[in-house]
Formats: sequence, C-alpha cells, structure tokens
Amino acid sequence: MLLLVECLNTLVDHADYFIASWQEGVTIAREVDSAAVGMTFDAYHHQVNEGNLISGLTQDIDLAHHIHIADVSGRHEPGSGEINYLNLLSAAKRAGYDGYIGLECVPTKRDIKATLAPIRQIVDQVNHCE
Ligand SMILES: [Mn+2]
Repeated sequence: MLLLVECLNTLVDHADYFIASWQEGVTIAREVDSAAVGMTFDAYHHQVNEGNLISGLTQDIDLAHHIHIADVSGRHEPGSGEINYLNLLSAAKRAGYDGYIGLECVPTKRDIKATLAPIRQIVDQVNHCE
C-alpha cells in the first residue's frame, strides 16, 4: 500500500487547505522517510499556487508516484490554457518518471474523443522523446 500526499491550490479552489506548497509536502514525505509514503504532483494546483512546474517536479521526482493534469485557468483539459504539457511531461520522463498520469479536468467540449485527441498526441510525443 502506498500513501500519496497531494498539495492543493489555496488561491482559487481550496482556500483553507493545509498543504499549500509542493515543498511543504516534500518536507513531510522526506521526514516520514517511508517507502509507503510519496507524493502526487498535481500540475494544475502547482501552477496556480507556485508556477515553476518543471523545476518543482523534477528536483523531487523520486517522491512523485502520480501526476495529475489539467490546465490553468479553469481546470479544463490540457491544451486549453497556459501549461505546456509537452515540455512538462517530457522533462518528467527525462528525470526518470514512469508512473501514471491522471487526467483530472473539466472538459470544455462535450465530445470526449475531441477532448482526448490532443492529450493522446502529447502523450505519444512524450513516449517517443529521449
Ligand atoms: Mn489532483
């Protein structure tokens, strides 16, 4: 069994949440120092509260066991906003990440295939990057 700590943004969605920064979560996970405790990196929350997605994720990539993706603003599908997921996920792969990526978004389109097509394209490109 694996327990994952997830930081949520406090600026838009979760004002009183108690772990507002990735670094706070990393500090907790490092202090617990257990193979049964890791982190979920939610790129949407991280972008809202902190920015610096690539450096934030890659410097503690050993703790990341799940990545959640959505875009800013609006928590819609990747490609709808300001996050460059091709660059972020490619950097994660180069840093050694090979875990799951969870799509945690509110689609802007009713057609799920149309929503997923650009995401599949990004994942295909990441899977083929060095
Ligand atoms: Mn999440």
